[in-house]
Amino acid sequence: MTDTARADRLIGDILGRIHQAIAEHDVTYEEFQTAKQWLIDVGEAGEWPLFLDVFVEHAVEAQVFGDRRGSQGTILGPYHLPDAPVLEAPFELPRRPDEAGDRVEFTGQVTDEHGAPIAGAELDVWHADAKGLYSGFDPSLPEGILRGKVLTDADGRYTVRTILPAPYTIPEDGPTGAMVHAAGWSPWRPAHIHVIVSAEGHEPLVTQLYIDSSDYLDNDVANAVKDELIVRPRRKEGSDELGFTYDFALAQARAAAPV
Ligand code: MBD
Ligand code: FE
Repeated sequence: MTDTARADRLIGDILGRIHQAIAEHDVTYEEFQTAKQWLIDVGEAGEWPLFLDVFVEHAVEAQVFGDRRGSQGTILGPYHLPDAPVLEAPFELPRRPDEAGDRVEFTGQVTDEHGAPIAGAELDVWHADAKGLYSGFDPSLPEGILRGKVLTDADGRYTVRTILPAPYTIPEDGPTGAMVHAAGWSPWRPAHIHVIVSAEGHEPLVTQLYIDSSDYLDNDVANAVKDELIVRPRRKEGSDELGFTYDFALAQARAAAPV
């Protein structure tokens, strides 16, 4: 199908479904004007990435990766920054000296879809702090904290040390929060750690690990929790640190890269 033909069908279908909803719900001029102003407000507040990743991305992820081999992925979300540094041992994500939150170490192995270890695979890790805030987006946090990349060793093994994040809430003072409030929905996401696992010749795996003790696991505003992604941090013997393991299996790249 040509790009024009696809745009005609897809955009036409989306608009047609909006027209249908207007008819089915007997939408008024007052509601139309409210919606128009709200759309303008979302743009002015810079919340389009937030809105789209929370309310739409899960459907795209399911569509594109529903049949993926290897480990489960989930949505990327709006808070990834691609330029985090590669860490050196002991692989601690940068944090404030007095960083709140339980200390945790997670380890595991990266393999291909048949279980063969992948040395030199990259894990790009980022998460919120113990108040649910992300560095680089909330100005009250130092730049670059709670973000970093680690590489797997010769056996495909990795270690990451950090703190456990808190659940995340959509900012309540912006238009996205106003919409959620207007509809009587919960604005929360469960506590989660984002990871992108990549290695040459393999499909990058964009995923999140969800903390089993967190609230909102079965009521994620972004609809992005999968059972296979829930981890169980437990107190390590003789330590005040928590620990968990998670192994990632990467699917083979679907097709040759374009360049
Ligand atoms: C997040 O932290 C997040 O991970 C997603 C997907 C959307 C909004 C905030
Ligand atoms: Fe997140």
